[in-house]
Amino acid sequence: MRIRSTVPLTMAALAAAATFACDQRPTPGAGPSASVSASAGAAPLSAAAVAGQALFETKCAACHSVGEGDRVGPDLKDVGKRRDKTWIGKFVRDPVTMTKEDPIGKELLAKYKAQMAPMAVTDPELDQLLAYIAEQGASGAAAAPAEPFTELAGADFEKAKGIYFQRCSGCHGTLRAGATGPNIQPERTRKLGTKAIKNALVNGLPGGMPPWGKVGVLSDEEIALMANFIQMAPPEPPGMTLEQIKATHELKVPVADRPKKPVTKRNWQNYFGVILRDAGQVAIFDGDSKEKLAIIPTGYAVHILRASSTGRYFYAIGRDGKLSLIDLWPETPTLVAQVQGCFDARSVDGSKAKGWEDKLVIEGCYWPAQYVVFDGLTLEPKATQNVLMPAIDGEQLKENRVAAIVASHHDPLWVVNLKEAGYIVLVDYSKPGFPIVDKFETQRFLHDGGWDASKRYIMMAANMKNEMVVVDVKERKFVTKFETGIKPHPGRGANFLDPQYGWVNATTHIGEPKLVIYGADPAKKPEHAWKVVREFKAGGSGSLFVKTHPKSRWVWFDSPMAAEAKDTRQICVYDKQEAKVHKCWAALERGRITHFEFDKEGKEVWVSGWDKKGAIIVYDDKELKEIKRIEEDWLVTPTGKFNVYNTAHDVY
Ligand code: DHE
Repeated sequence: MRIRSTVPLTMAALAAAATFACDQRPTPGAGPSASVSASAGAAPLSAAAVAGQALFETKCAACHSVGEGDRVGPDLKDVGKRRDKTWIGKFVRDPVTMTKEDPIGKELLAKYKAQMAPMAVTDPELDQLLAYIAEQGASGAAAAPAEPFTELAGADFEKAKGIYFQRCSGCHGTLRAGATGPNIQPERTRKLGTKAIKNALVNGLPGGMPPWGKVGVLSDEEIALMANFIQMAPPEPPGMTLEQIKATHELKVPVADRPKKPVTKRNWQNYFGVILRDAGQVAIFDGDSKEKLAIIPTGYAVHILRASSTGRYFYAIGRDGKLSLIDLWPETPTLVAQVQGCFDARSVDGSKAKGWEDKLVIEGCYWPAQYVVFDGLTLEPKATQNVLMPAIDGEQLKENRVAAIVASHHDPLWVVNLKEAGYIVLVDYSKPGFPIVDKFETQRFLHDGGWDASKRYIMMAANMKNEMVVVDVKERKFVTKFETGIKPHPGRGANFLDPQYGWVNATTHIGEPKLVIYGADPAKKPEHAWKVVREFKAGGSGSLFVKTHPKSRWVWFDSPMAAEAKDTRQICVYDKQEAKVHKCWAALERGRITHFEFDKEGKEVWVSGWDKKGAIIVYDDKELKEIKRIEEDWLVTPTGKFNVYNTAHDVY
């Protein structure tokens, strides 16, 4: 007996970036009872259709069915009769242009209200897909009974909750209302059905959802747990008061016991802090000699480091909300204080205005909805500020995460992104209680970004809205927002002088392989400011970071979350002078390439090989030649790297 369809044909984008990424329509009638089409006894599929079925299941089934009705996108039954193959090929490979320029494409976008992400398919693969759709559609195969979901309890529930926190909540939100990834609350996930959810968890989705099963991060058993867990109501974690935060504070080395001047003779301003994500550690390297100087236990899944204003200290923020202070002046870099300000966090920065150097630190929480301010030398907690508020469109929120935080170099201000609400706010740390003193309505789902070259304008990605937003921090006003592509993700961005457009900034995208350069020179080139001036289809989708240095000819960019394994391992460089993508190359045989950091002089670039047995690859920037590859057993999942000088001075 031939099984015609062993995996679901329904799924409305469980993922960080589903093929159709957001605002998905509910599936009429779809649900546990209508998710699988299997037809014992139906005519056997041709060889081409069998191959097409495998492709359909990994690339399309999350959003489309054949003959079972519309899902996130249209039912594809008879698509080969409605449209010709050339049109279909164009649409699946470049849906962004097609939904902008082609009349049918425009209609589809208007009807389904969700942008499809580009899909890399060859001509023979397209033939196979169409063969499968045609044969499956013609068979009129009956829907197979769905796999019902099971309410988890006890250890299973706790395990699933832990996995959700580690792997899913960052994109989908603690309460699963969606942000970088779509809403996956039970009202939606139960309509998708267990098998469809499993399919997305195993295979990922083209726009950025990682293939957790395929890459071995989640076992079959864990995938089964998660497929059930996300059909249950999300558990709501508790809040965290200032008193509770104070109870976690640990001053390991009092200020009086720390060196008064650098003890180390090394060039500490060229140290690199390297995150060893899954080990919960930070490795400190001497950027000159490339020696490892210390491995500091910083807590679970450190997300970023920031250097204090003088560069003497690193602040490390863990996904568990633990904040660590590392002193770089002793002979061996030393952990001097720790505290936990939240249950879930991604951002931290110090006070950088004149007179405030190294005095204060702010931690931004994903949960609970608050920011916390600490003493910069001891991490003694000083105040918390609740940021729960209605969104800019009036929606009442239960979750409002603090995303990127960037310290002003001119004023005693922190620029703080409130993700779900869509406000960029200014926190004045010279005022008692560290209040929000300005609030700009920008765009919902703010994520990451950084300064322009003059450090007057802040440019942040609202990645689920496909936009960058700009605030003038000097004049304290919202400037504009503009579309760049599917899910811009600049990291801190890349500032450089373009031969034609003056100062510009760059971003890549999670949802499509696209490098975008936009004007950022309102003083000298106002006509181009905050407009896309160049764009390149380059690299892979699933790109997270761009980076440059004032002395570099290149802008470096990665694509670690690409659906295709080969794309996750490549590095691309854009040539600022020639205004073109110079080249892309594979830098690893396993794992993923992510994140770039220059040394203090802007001559070398450090790149992470993100893997259980990871690597740091150091390139000579001028020649684009590898000069050192550090591969050690203790180099577990290296992700972000932060050069002391560049991070303290916001050089990017
Ligand atoms: Fe990050 C920056 C949130 C996934 C590595 N990440 C940031 C910032 C935020 C954020 C808000 C900006 C901090 C700032 O500037 O103050 N990141 C999130 C997520 O919510 C998301 C999408 C999912 C999650 O669960 O965390 C996510 N990030 C990742 C990764 O998968 C990466 C590659 C590895 C990891 O640790 O999980 C990753 N994020 C980084 C790095 C930076 C970062 C290296 C700092 C970039 C820089 O150059 O400053």
